[in-house]
Amino acid sequence: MSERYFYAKAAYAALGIDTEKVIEQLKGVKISLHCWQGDDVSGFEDCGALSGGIQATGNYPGKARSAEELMADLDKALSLMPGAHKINLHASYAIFDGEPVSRDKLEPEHFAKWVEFAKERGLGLDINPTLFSHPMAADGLTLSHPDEKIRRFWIDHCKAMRKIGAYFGKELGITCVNNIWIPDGYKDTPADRLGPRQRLKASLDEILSEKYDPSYLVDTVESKVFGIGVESYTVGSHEFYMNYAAKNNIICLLDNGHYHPTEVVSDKIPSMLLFSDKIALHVTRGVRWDSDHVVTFDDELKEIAKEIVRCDALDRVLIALDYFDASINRIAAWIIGERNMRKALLYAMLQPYAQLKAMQDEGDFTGILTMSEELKFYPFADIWEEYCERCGMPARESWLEEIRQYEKDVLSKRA
Ligand code: RNT
Ligand code: ZN
Repeated sequence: MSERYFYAKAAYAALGIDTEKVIEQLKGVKISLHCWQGDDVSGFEDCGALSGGIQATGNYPGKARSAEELMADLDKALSLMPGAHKINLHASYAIFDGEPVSRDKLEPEHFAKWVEFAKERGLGLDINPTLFSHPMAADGLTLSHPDEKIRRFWIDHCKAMRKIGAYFGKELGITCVNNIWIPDGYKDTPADRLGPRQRLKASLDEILSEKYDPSYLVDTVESKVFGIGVESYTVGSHEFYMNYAAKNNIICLLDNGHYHPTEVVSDKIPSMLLFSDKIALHVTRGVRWDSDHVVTFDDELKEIAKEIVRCDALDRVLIALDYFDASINRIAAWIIGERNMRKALLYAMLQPYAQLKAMQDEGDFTGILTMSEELKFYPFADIWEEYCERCGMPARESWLEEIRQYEKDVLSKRA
C-alpha cells in the first residue's frame, strides 16, 4: 500500500466511503469492449466499404486485417485494462474456414474461434447482427425495407445471430447481449413515417418470436436520431424502441451519440431504470454529431457513471463501448476509452451520495454545489493508482510505452 493511498483512503473514509470495498467492486464491473475499434468496423468479409451512415475517419497505419491480428491486438489492449470484460462482436467478424457464408446462413461454428478465444481468457461475448456494409443494404434500408425479399434476408440474419448469441451464453456461462441496430432512414422528409415503422415492428416481432433461455441470451434495441445520409428520419427512433422494448420485455440500449446535442443519456438512466429491470449503454463521445470519438473523462461520462452508481444499478446497466477512431493508434484508442469509462465509475463510487441526497431533500443546494466541486479535488487519482497496482497494471501514461513498442514490433510490419 503506497503512502499516497494511505492518506487518500483516510480522506474518503472521513466521508464514509470505504475505498477497499470500492476497489473490489470496481474490479468486477464488466465493460464490453467493441472489437470494431481494432479495424475501423471493417470486419472479415469482403462486402465493400463501411455504410449505414457511420464513418471511421483517418488512416493511421497498422490496422488489423485478419482474425489473428485482431485477436493479438485485443490481447495487447486487454493486458493494459484493469478489470473484467466482455468482447463485443459484430456478425461481420465471423471466421470462415473456406468459402464465406452469407449473413443469413451464419452458424455457431463460424464463431467457434471467438468462443475459444473468450474461454481461454475468461471473457464473455456479446453479439450484433450487421445490417450495413452489404449489397442487401445498398439503399440504406433493411428490416423496414418495402421489398419483402430484402426484409426476409435481414430477418433471417438477425435470427441466425440470436442463435449464435445463445450459443455464446451457453458455452461461456455468461449471458450474451444481442444488440440490434439498423441504419434505416431517409435523407429528406419522408412521405410516410408510419409504414417503415410498421414494417420494422413486424420484422422485430418475427426475429424475437424464437425464445431463448435468458441466462444465455438477452436482446437489446438501439435507437438513433439521425445518421449521415439519413438526416431527416430514422425508422428506429428513440420513442419507437423505448416503447417496443417496454412492450416486449426486451432491453433498450442508449448510445450517448444518438440524441440531440444537448440531450443527455445520464438524465435518462434513472427514468429508464424505474420502469425496466435492465438497460444497456453504448458509451461513445459525439463531437458536434454522432462522430464516435474516443471516450474521454468528460463531464457527461462522469454523470453517466454517477447515475449508474447512485441508482445502485451496476448489475442492471449493461455497459458497452462504441467508438471508432482510425486517426490514432487503434489499440491506444481502445485503452484510453476503456480506462476512462472505468475511471468514471471509480469517480462515481467515491461520492458520498447519502450525504448529498440528504442535502437535496433539505433544500441545501449551496452545500451540494460546494461538495460536488470540492470532491473534484479529492485524491481520486491515488485510489486509481492503487487499483491499477493491485490489478498488476500501470496506472499512468507508462502504458503507452508498451503500445509504442508493439507498434514498432508488430503494427508497423503490417502493409
Ligand atoms: C451506429 C450505432 C451502432 C454501431 C456499431 C458498429 O450509429 O452506434 O451501434 O456503431 O454497431
Ligand atoms: Zn452504438
